[in-house]
Formats: sequence, structure tokens, C-alpha cells
Amino acid sequence: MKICRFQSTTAEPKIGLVTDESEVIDLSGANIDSLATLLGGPTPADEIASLDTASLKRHPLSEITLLAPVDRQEIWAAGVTYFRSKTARMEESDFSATAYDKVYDAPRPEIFFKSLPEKTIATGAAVGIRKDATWNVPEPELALVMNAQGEVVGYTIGNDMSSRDIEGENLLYLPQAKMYDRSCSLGPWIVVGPTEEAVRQWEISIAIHRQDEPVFSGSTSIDQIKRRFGELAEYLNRSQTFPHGSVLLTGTGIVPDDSFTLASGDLIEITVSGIGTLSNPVTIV
Ligand code: DO4
Ligand code: MG
Repeated sequence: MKICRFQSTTAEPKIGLVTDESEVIDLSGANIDSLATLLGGPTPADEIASLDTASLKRHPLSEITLLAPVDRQEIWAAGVTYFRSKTARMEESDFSATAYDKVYDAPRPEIFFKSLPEKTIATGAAVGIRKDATWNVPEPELALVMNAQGEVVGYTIGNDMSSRDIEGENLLYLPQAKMYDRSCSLGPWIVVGPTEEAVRQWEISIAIHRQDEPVFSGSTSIDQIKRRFGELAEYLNRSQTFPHGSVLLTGTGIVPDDSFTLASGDLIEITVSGIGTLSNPVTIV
């Protein structure tokens, strides 16, 4: 079951159900007008499955604009959850290498604040590279969607845009490497229902094009994430409440060679086999 935020002819954002026939069923007719309401309850999948959608308005997917699938949820991110991420960070940084090595094996995961709903970029819109950074990469990540109880109830795709030169210079610069205008995209929608075991069978892949030519591609299995989803969710929700639910990116397992950096005009496409594709051009901010 795919839940989206969208705009049709009216400017007002709406919640929709994306059907296998590439239609969007407008759930505002069933009094569902925010993700905060859905994620504030315990089981959004059951709530939507119980609706009688026959009389609700439908739009062809091609005629609506998808919005980032967040309205009142904070967006957080976990790091160094794949072996590939650990080794890449140890290489990029002289004096922070032990920190990455240690956090990969430590009981407590690395979790950092990433974005707010109003700052988060939807599929189709531009993500940003910082004007003061020289080494910029996308980080393709599975994102967990949690309800107010901190339980994982859905999945979407995230791009944790990162400036590797700033991050590598000093670990204390991590917030500047990770949080700036247009540094986080999410979408195209939220898939609710699948179990962690099913999701671990999915693949995540990325393709980057520059002037229509491929310049980087890579893929990995979601099952390479070292930590259980419930473990990551439990740490995020420990001593912290999210009454409208929350989103947690789960870390990257695909890191381009050190010679690669993004350029303005590049097109980034991140695909998760059970979800769809998050597609964003790149601009300088
Ligand atoms: O510790 C730096 C960031 C790690 C990260 O974002 C990742 O592994 O995806
Ligand atoms: Mg990341």
C-alpha cells in the first residue's frame, strides 16, 4: 500500500493512496488530511485498509504533483550502518577514523538530526550542493517511517546529501556537512505494510547522469544494514517523543570512488525495489 502527499489543481496538500493502476485516490474525502493524523494513530495500514474508497475522487498519477511524504515529522538519520560507509569515512578523515570504526561496532548507533518537513525536497525538485564545499555526494538510503509510539509502520526513500570535504576535515563539522538548504529529499511515497524480513530482500540502487551521460551507478542489498530496524527506531525514540511520528534514514551502503563529486545539473535517481524511484536534479545553494 503506497501513501503519498500530493497537490492537484488546488494548492492545498492532500494525502492519497497510489493504486496499481497509477491513480491517486484522494483520502481527504475520508477525512484523512495529514500524515500527522495517520502516524499519530497506531496502525495506519489498518486504518487505510478499512476505508471504502469506491466513492472517493481519483486522479491519474501523471496529473498530480507529488510532495515530500512528511508534514509534521522530524527527519533524522543513522550513520555508519553499512561496512562500506565505515571504510569510506575512515579513508576521508585522518583524525576521526577511530570514531567511525568504534561506532560501527558500538551498541549505540550514530543518529543525527537531518531535516524538517518544510525543508525536505520532493521527487522531481532540486537537491543542493553547498557553494563552500568541494566534494559532494548523494547518500541513497532506505528511510523508516515511525508512528507516535516509535514503531516502524512504513518505508520511503531518502537522500542524505553530504559534503565529504567538510565532514572529513573535522567530525565536529558534521552538522554543516549534512544540514543546509535542499540537503534532504524523501519520496516518492511511503509504502506501508511490509515486514522487516520482506524489506531486507529489497535492493537499493543509484544512477547519476551528467548531460544525459551516466557518471556513476551502484547498488546494494538492504540486508547489508548491520542493525535491526527496531533497534534504530528504539534509539531514536528513547527519551524523545514524536507525537506526529518521525522519519529515520538508515545510512548509506553506496559510496562513489573518492574522485567523484556532484556537479550542478546532475540528475540523481535512487531506486528501492519495493518502493519506487526518488529522482532529483542538483543545484548549488
Ligand atoms: O558519520 C557520518 C555520517 C554517516 C552517514 O550519513 C551514513 O553512513 O549514511
Ligand atoms: Mg547518510
